[in-house]
This record gives sequence, C-alpha cells and structure tokens, in this order.
Amino acid sequence: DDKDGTGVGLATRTRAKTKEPAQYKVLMLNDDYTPMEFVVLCLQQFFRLSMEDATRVMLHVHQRGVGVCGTFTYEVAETKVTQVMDFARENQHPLQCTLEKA
Ligand code: TYC
Repeated sequence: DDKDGTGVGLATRTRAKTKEPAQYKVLMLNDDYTPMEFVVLCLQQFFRLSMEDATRVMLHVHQRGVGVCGTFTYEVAETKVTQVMDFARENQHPLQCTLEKA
C-alpha cells in the first residue's frame, strides 16, 4: 500500500500466505496372482504399516478390489507408487498401485 503518499509501499496480502499442500491417496489394486504375503510386505516396508494394519488393508483390497495405503503430498505419493511398482516388477508380480487426489 501507499498510505503516506510516498509512492513506496508493500503489496497488500489478500489471503493467508500459507495453504496446506494438496493430498493424494495411494491406492493398491487387486489382482489374481500377487501373493497376499507380498502385498503385506509392501504395505509394511513402503507405508510403515504394522503387520496387523497391513493385513487389514491387503484383505480389504483382496475383497473389494481397491484400497487406500495412505495419504501424502504429491511427491511422496508418487515416490511410494514407484517403489511398490519397481519392487513388484523385480519380483515378477503384476501388483498395481496408483494415486488419486484426496
Ligand atoms: N488377490 C490376491 C490373491 O488372491 C491377493 C492380493 C491382494 C493381490 C491385494 C493384490 O493388492 C492386492 N493372491
């Protein structure tokens, strides 16, 4: 602004400076071939889930077709998808993982 008429002023802020970063869900997809234990291992390793929570998420995906592994910023979500997909490919499993805006 320029209240004192000097022609020099600071820009007026019209909204709060900080905004929460958008959140993305990482989704695990069911298939007929990936072993249940491998899915549980992925959920424990890459999403830091306990054996109990990993088993719960895996069974949900197995029964419903899709499930949420966790919610993260875009960069973190993308990294986790890549880690799961790389690990699945290395072990020749067709496991699919994707992200979706929360
Ligand atoms: N449906 C698989 C089986 O019966 C297990 C499985 C669960 C696969 C979850 C993928 O995301 C998945 N072996």
